Amino acid sequence: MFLWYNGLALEKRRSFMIRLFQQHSLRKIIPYESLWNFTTEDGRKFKLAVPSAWESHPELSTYRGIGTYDLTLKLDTGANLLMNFGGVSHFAEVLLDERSVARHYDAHTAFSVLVTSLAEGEHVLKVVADNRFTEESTLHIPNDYYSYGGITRPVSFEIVPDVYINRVDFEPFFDGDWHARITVSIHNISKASREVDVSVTLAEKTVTAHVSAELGETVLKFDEKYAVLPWSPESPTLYTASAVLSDNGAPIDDMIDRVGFRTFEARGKELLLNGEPIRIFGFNRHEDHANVGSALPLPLMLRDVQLMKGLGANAVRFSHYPNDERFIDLCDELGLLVWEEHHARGLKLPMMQRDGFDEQITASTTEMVLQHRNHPSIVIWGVFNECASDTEAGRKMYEKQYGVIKALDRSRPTTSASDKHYTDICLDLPDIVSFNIYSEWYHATNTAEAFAHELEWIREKAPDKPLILSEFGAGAIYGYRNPTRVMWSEECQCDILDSCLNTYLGSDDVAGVFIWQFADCRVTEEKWAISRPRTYNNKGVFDEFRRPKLAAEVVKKHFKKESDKK
Ligand code: ADA
Repeated sequence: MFLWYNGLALEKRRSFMIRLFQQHSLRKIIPYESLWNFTTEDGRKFKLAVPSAWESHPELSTYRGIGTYDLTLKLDTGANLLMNFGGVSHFAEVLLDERSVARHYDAHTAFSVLVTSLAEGEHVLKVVADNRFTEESTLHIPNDYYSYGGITRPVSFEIVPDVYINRVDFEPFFDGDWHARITVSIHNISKASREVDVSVTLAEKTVTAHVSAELGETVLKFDEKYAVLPWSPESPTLYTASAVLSDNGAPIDDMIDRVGFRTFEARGKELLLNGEPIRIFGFNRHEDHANVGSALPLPLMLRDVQLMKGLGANAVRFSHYPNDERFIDLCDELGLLVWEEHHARGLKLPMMQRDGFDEQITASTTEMVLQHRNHPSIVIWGVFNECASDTEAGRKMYEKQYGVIKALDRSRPTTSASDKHYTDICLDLPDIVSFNIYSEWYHATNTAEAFAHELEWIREKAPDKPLILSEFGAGAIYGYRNPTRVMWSEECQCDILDSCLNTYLGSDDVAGVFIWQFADCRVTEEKWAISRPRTYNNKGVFDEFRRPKLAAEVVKKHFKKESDKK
């Protein structure tokens, strides 16, 4: 059976992958056009690459509005069409033949829509994306990063049978041997229950279960021991987990994931990886690059990981939203520990009390954990960067989101990066306490003295939890050198980072550090341009093109020294 686009046979099209590996060897994956039709609110028409941020187009580099993509599908037989969207920024509506089939809010988590019994013939797919700041948008606000527009992450189109594998969840644990709890969810959209078999192959071991799949969802659980090697940043050993669904002995669907066996815990003031104390050190990173905005293609994602590891980092914090799953696949494969957080930055209490906020932030948390919890590189879940953790009303929201995470995944510690110095009332809630401290940049304070003083207060509130310095740093304009070492010079950034890294990595009370930030990132002109030269946050150790500033060598010196302590 062929699916045709615009009259051309599919094999002439590339299939963009949502992951770094094929997720199916049985299920039909439908390649799609590299360039889609795109129309702005005022009727201007373009051809845009999918995935991409529409700001990549020279005439749309500051476009904030609504845009409509369209593509024509032609089916030569009826089919169930499953459409998966890695990320649409940041309100999305999907229409098929002018019928609305899905809506999703937030650019930073994926969503899927199943259209069953699609008839043979031509079908018009439309995706409407809206990156405006509106009353309904409570997470995307004018901010110290840019909210791009468009289908910014890959899309995949699949044909699924009436009974198919909806998801496979994997949770490793160690009791002297490595085990994994594997959950396979199958969906039956036919009109009768079906007798099916599900097998899971992992690390050369296959387990099988027979089940009578009723209408809707059926969940199968496996709990098995495996002869495997552990995953770590130094030795990121991955295994392919392959689930196959068979009907009367004939395989009809499958799902493939890549997993790793590791444990990560907060115990006392220490972080433990596979039972061994570990200090994590690295960078905060925005999904942002000079020419492609938030829609980095794989080679640019790969370069970022290589640059971070090249400076000796063993960790990265996804500031301040869930990332493209291909980047997490890179962290799994090349070995970087990840702090991933839901989408929230710098929200004051009134902003957190807006209509729709609780629903949108809970969706961001839920989708982040459900979509990314199989990744071994993710070791910490974060919530609410610099939000209202100094208020009782805010505390209730922190408590709820930590609860949402723990209900979905008890295997990873939680934290929240706070800037509520001496006033935070939520330090009892997370497993790890984290603070953003900008000594010598925003505050003309001596870093060592300021930290010693604040550490006393933190330890009164959280005497027995790991402490992470989740942000510290200084601005520097790439290429601005000044022997006076004045602010915004690269020399000044070197001095402040050297001082902060000496203090924080020199303290036995610090379990981890994340420099703010890996690379300069574009910010929203509205409300932020006046304090951000070039409408960029210039605290990157690299600029937006990944050109290293002088501070890169300072960071490398400290991180390599940290790595050699092992
Ligand atoms: C805060 C915030 C970051 C960034 C930083 C800065 O700590 O969490 O997103 O805005 O300040 O550069 O001032």
